[in-house]
Amino acid sequence: MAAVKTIATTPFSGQKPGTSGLRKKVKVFAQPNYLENFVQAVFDSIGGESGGQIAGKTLVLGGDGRYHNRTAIQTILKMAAANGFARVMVGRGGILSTPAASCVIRKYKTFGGIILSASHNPGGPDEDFGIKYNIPAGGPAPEAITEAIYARSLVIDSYKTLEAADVDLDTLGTRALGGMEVQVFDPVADYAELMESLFDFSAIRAAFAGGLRMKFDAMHAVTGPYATEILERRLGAAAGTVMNGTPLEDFGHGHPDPNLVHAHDLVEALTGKDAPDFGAASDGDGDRNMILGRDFYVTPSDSLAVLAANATLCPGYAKGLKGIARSMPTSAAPDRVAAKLGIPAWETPTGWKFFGTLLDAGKATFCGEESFGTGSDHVREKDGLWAVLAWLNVLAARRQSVADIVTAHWTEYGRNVYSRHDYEGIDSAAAEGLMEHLRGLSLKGRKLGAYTVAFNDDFAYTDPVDGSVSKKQGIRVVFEDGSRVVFRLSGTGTEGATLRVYIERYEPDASKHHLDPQVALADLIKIARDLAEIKARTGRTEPTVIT
Ligand code: VG1
Ligand code: CO
Repeated sequence: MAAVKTIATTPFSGQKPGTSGLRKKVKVFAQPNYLENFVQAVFDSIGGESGGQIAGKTLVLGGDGRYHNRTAIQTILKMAAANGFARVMVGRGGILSTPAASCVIRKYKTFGGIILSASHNPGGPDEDFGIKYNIPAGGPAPEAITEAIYARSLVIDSYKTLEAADVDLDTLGTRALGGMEVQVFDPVADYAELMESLFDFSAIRAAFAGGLRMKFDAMHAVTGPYATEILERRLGAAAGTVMNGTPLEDFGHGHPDPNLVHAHDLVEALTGKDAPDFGAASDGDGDRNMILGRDFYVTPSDSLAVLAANATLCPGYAKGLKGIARSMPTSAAPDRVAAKLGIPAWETPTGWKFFGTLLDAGKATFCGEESFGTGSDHVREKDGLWAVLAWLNVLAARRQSVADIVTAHWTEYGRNVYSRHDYEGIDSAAAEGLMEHLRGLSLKGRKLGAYTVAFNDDFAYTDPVDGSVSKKQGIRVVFEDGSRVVFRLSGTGTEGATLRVYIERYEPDASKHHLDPQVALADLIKIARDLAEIKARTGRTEPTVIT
């Protein structure tokens, strides 16, 4: 009989979850007791007094398949058994995309789940790993819970594990681990069924049969099996529609971030007059998406706006939307759609965890972030393939090109010209200093070039459902015409600091909608660089990534 052991440990500093869980280098996670401490801190926080809450409960477990995924899963399984869980549901091979995990947590009414992912960060022995706990509603733990986990991690002195052999993760079925049951399940089936309930699969199937051509770049990450099953098998897209579809531990040395820089294979495939009609990519853990037409890029903010404006074409949303939520740095394009539909538009801090209460309360149906995240109330995570299927549904119903649909949207609503500039790997102290400098500025009424500052602040958010307050969520400089520049430091990186600068201007004039955002926003980009003293403080004259 496998024996429960209590192992003495001492805390590590800095196990503080960022925007989306705890992310560190694999080498950090692989240190003795590092992962164990964090997992025990999670179990202690959600387990209540003496872990009593955990007894008899089911946990969902899986990850994006990156290096260290299987090792971490074995560790967590043994700890879950020792801590009293009745059952853990693990995706076969340890695979579970983030939205599929959220789907399964909700469908089987489990006591939440643990998702192993560093999302779009590279994978491999010298790269990144990550872990987060999602609550029974299916979404990322809210700040109150992540703070409790962090506080626990600072005082932890022991953890519980089971002395037992590793569990077979590759065969479907149920097996015992001590007194606990491990259920290895098909990670795709429940998710595919949910997608089929939301979108018009027969219309999409007819569109493919009628000649619609697409490419989907899984970037050697977790969405490969999901996309192959749904797009090629269930919807009849041509074989080879899914590129880079086999999940690899190091993502083929790639950077599984679906943007114009990292999804270059896809961008190339969608260029030229013989290119397919539609292109899409997803990230490491399957929650992000990039949408392309032939020779056409759709910004994530516009994608949310266009999908919201066309939502009723999708059977799952035929009755209309209750509201649209976007993160603060996301462009206001979705707000214009909400205004026209007469439904509320919500503005939250960055990170999907802030959408959970709005979705649970039925105040919002669609949500999105400028960082290639789109989703709805069908789960409590952003969902890459959901966005791709929503676009396919709209394309099948409207029978127009991606470019025509977006251009018509701009003509109707005006264009929120938008860009994000990232300065990656800058010195952390310099980054903090830059933010402090911006925080100290008082700009109201100041003229900067052709713009007059309406106000500047550090975004603070009061959750309209539970009243919780989150401060210091990004510096905004908003001009009288509604244009703005926003500055934030990334909370997902593992090396130095990343400064994100978000630039937006509203352009009502359709004759200017075709302009490259870098050109149309040039004066605001300069204002942002000057205000933040980027060159003097970071030594950088140009951003590392522009999206
Ligand atoms: C980034 C994005 C944010 C997103 C987060 C997690 O955070 O900006 O919008 O929610 O990543 O996405 P940050 O703090 O680096 O700006 V994922 O796909 O990495 O879980
Ligand atoms: Co992700």
